[in-house]
Amino acid sequence: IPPIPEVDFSQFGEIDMEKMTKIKKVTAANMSRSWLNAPHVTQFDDADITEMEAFRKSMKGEAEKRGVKLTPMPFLIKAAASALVAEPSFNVSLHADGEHIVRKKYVHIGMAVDTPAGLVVPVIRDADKKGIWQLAEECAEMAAKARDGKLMPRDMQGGCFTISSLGALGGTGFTPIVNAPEVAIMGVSKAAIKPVWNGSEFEPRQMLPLTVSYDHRAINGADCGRFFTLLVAAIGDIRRLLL
Ligand code: CAO
Repeated sequence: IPPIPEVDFSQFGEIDMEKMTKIKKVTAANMSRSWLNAPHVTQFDDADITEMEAFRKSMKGEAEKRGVKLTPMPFLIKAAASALVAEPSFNVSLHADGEHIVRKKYVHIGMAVDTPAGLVVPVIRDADKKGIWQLAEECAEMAAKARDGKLMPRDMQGGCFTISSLGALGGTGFTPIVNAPEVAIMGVSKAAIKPVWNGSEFEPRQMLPLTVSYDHRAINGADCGRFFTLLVAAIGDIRRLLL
């Protein structure tokens, strides 16, 4: 690949030089590696989170008693884990030998966390086997460790699928880069009330814009269609997470 030429920016105006943190350098290398190796496709959908949000808000008092902040994230992790179990074509990695697909029997979900030192992705283990309270506690614990620079290498290893949420910040959608050797990642944008046709009239519903990017070497569009439909259905009706 032709390198981007070195430019002396000081000829155009005042500049500052800042040393990149180790995390920023590792992220830059990982992003380039994923972007260049994995042919990406991104699919878009909106999940109706009206009921999920009503439930989440109704649990606020209980969450406070438990000392946990209940955000949408643990619900999204649980829904992604259940979709990975139901659609195992997503829970794979390509073997480096180019001859095999590695099918995983475990469901570990990575959560992108923005920190002053850069982007890190701690992993919540066995998310399919954990309840919402436990996932909420682990999310908060991992995010705090990430921001305090206390994550150990093992905390960031072994992910099957990553969730990158910019929902608290804004935006209507983005196309995340797969966190290889994982083969898929979900991008979460800011929920908004939208008019949704219910068959006879428009109803105000709280809609969450989601994207799933996947490595088209490992996953086909039809696999993603099935996986994403399951995921959106589970978020739309969290009772499905009991099934
Ligand atoms: N739509 C609307 N509001 C949302 C939302 C969404 N999709 N997701 C979260 N929110 C709300 C939360 O409910 C919370 O509101 P209240 O304080 O009123 O309850 C508020 O936004 C803040 O949430 P949070 O950020 O504290 O918690 P979280 O569980 O949603 O996210 C974490 C945790 C660690 C993912 C997040 O803090 C973070 O670091 N996000 C950035 C990730 C990132 O950089 N991704 C890009 C990677 S690629 O460059």
